[in-house]
Amino acid sequence: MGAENMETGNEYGADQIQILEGLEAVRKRPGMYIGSTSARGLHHLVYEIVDNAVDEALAGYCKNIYVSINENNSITVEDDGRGIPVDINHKAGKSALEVVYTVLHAGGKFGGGGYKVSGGLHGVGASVVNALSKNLCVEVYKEGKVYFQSYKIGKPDEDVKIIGNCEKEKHGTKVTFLPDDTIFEETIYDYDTLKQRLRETAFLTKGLRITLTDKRENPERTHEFHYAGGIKEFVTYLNKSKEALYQNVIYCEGSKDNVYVEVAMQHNDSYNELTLSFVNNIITPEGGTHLAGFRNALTKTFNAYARANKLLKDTEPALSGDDIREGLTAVISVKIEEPQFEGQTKQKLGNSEARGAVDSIVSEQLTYFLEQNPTVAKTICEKSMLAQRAREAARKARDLTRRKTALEGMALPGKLADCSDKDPKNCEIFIVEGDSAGGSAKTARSRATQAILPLRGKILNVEKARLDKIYGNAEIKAMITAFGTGIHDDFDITKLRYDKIIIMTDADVDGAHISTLMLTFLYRFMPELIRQGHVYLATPPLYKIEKNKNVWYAYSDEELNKLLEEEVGRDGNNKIQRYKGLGEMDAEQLWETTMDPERRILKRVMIDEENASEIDITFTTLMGDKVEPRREFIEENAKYVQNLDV
Ligand code: 28F
Repeated sequence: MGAENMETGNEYGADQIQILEGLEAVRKRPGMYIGSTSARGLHHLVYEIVDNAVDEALAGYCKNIYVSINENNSITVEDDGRGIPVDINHKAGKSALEVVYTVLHAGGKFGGGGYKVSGGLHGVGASVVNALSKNLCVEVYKEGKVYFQSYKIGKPDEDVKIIGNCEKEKHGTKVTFLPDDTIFEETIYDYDTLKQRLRETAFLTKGLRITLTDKRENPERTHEFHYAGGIKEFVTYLNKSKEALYQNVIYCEGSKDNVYVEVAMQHNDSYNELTLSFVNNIITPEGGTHLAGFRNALTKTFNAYARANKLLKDTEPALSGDDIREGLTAVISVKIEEPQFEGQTKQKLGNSEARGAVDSIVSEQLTYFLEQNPTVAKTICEKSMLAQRAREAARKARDLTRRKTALEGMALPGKLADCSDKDPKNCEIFIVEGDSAGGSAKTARSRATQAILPLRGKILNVEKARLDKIYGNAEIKAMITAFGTGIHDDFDITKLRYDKIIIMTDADVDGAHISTLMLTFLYRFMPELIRQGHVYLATPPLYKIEKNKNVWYAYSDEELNKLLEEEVGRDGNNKIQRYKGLGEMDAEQLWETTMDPERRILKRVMIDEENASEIDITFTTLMGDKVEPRREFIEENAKYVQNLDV
């Protein structure tokens, strides 16, 4: 291999410089290549490598992928595909393996004919991971030989070499990398984050087996994901804590205009839609043409069926898309050679051929399914018609409030103690559980900028109610009018009356439940408020410590211990009070500990858009009817909710 390099001496020099510049660019602006250098970027390194192995699976050559988190937080990914080619790439004058691992954007360009199908955040691949790793090594198993190369921050230690033999039948690629701790703010891998993403990848690539192992734990923790049914099983999984309306998961599959389309769907008895769309295994949180094609096909096909079968009379209005999608769980997955992403965050599919392909494949196969399964078809149509009636009732109720508002000016809820400042940028609203805590908060607040809305007891669980009932609920109406934005299609963020919406509840189980109900409501009705960072949780203290007229507050058990250890000292003069609720604090204490912008702790609520499936599962599991999944969920997540139970 050395000789080859010599022959192409000149070009090699130029190439080498380009490569080093490429790697330097990645290290200088890592965010451009992997999104961020936070925990999210750290985990993206794994997805980049796994995606290369998934491509090999999609090409039909790899059946297993093994991912392990090693003791030192390095990652090993191994597949049983053909193994990255190791022969000399004549244009570059070096092993193809080295090219893949050192040349920026090497991925698809070399395969010819769109080898690269899946892709990470930016589809940039192995060289980026290499550039951002303290060290990385690759082994390729082919024809009884083990090929090897290692790198430090992207630069090869030596040429690719043979380091030993393996069984003749063995083939594949194994990569181990240690993320560079001078680049990443966080270098500790989270097992559950990888678990969720790898499970999703396995759903999207039917038949592929992905094994995840955590070697930092003793005994090792491990999960295996293998779904023969692919996205059909994905839908079953998403519906696991809901009641399905019928047994079958409806499945459509086909190719048109070079777009490979797969759709799986099933209705449940809830009132929410959960549709996840993917392009080349990457989630598209903002949808795009593939989603539009699906929605169009669904609305058209169900209306045609309902009319043709006299379920919907000629005199009745057509079912809307929203009506048909009430309680629908669906996964749309398309594979396309050159995806074009649009929109501000480049998360929206733009290819117009995807719209047509999904529309025609779903229309044709869904029509056939409905004809073959009249009972299922009738169940869905009836549910849609109920949704239609509830929507109509809700619209009337809403129009009524609108007209009232127009007549009476700002009809703010009676219980609201509004602030005097009229510039929303300066204002915040505290949503407080219970009248008594609401009373203290009203006394404590800074009147100019802080508004208080006390809510009586538990608010309506929106997971279990239809729109008309939700509009009829006084607590919900109070919040909607106070915020000023409207909901769903009417939502207008420019009308938001407060920059911060702060949920303030007791630090106990009931308080946590009320926060969850509140967040469920906000997530389902005004998700944009959360996305744009307007929603917060207040953090009241758990303990008050007094000693010789000095006062300290502790917001957790750890903090209490630390304070006692380091500042207060553990002795008989300490008076430690455990707060059971907001009501136990007088107005001044509430102000000092929880409301004063100078001293309080606020937690901003965020939505991880890449994790849409898990968010939905969390809400439906916590708020839904099924007890068993909820118990399991709480047990699995015990470490996160522990301090709520004391
Ligand atoms: C642990 C991560 O990266 N697996 C991969 C292959 C297989 C081929 C390939 C990869 C050819 C020249 C670009 C083999 N034989 N796992 C992996 N397995 N890349 S990455 O080819 C890459 C192109 O440069 C492969 C025949 N064709 C392709």
